[in-house]
Amino acid sequence: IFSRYFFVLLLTVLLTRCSNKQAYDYLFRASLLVNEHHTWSKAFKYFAEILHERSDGRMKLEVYHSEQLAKEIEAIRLIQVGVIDMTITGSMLNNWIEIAAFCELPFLLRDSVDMRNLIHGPVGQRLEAEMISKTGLRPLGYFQRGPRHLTSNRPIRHPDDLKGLIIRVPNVPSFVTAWSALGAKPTPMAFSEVFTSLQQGTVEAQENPFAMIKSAGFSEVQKYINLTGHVVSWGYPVVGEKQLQALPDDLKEIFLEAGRDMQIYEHQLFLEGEKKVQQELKQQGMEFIEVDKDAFSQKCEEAIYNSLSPEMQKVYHQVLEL
Ligand code: CS2
Repeated sequence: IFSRYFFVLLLTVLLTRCSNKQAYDYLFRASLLVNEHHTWSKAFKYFAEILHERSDGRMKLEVYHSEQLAKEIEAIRLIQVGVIDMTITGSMLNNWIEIAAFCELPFLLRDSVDMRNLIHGPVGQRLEAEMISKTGLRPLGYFQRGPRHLTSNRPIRHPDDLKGLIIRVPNVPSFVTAWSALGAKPTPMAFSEVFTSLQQGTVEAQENPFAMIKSAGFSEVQKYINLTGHVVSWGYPVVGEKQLQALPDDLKEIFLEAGRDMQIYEHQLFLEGEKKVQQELKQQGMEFIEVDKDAFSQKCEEAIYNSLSPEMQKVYHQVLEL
């Protein structure tokens, strides 16, 4: 507890010192887990530009990528205490609110149509409302990303091939449940530690969408992309609700509108990149492996369902009916 308090204090002091000469009225800081090459970083850069432009320089946003400011889970806490202001998150919020599990529940959604139905339907609305009221984070829209696939150094075609495989997962309960049920050994870890851990062999595999496999350079340490497509997911660019409410009305409006435009921009970047990125990964020597998807989903579905509270089991059925 002491070290966390000390860390927050130190960061506050450092951040205020770095911004002495103020040419703006409001400064925001965003901590992202992806590096500067990823579409999410590019979208935030665009957001920073339009925010600055449309407010005549009254609002400024500094974007820190690659978790250099904080790991995702810490970034959420730092926003809640007002040290920083923005990040991109989703299922990680499952550590605060149960319903956030639906952002990345393995084998629940089939494609981006299912995804949009969830986001824009009652479950998505409840999710966004609880994000604001229970975690103090306001979503500004949602960012697209492709389905998550498993990367490894031996081909995995069937859950039987997973036996004992040490796989890094984000710090999200449903991932641990799913990969344990599948026979692997899931190890929760922050994203910024994954490359080195793969390189050093402390973990043998990881799972993420194509664009993230590419931007993080995992082709240097992983040979196979096993096309598990086990999670159709998205991310929410968020701002601290308190930070947003502290803005005068005119700036608040500019901020929220810029957020909507950032979403449009990100979706374009995602669509443009999705095919290209697969080609690039192949050129870098990664081999794509077809998997028995049904065998995967059948082996972990029950464990995932049973790990949900009775109330969330109701939401699960609600999602299936969408
Ligand atoms: C990322 C995250 O850490 C990772 O592997 O793909 O975006 C992950 O999806 C998040 O923790 C969700 O909040």
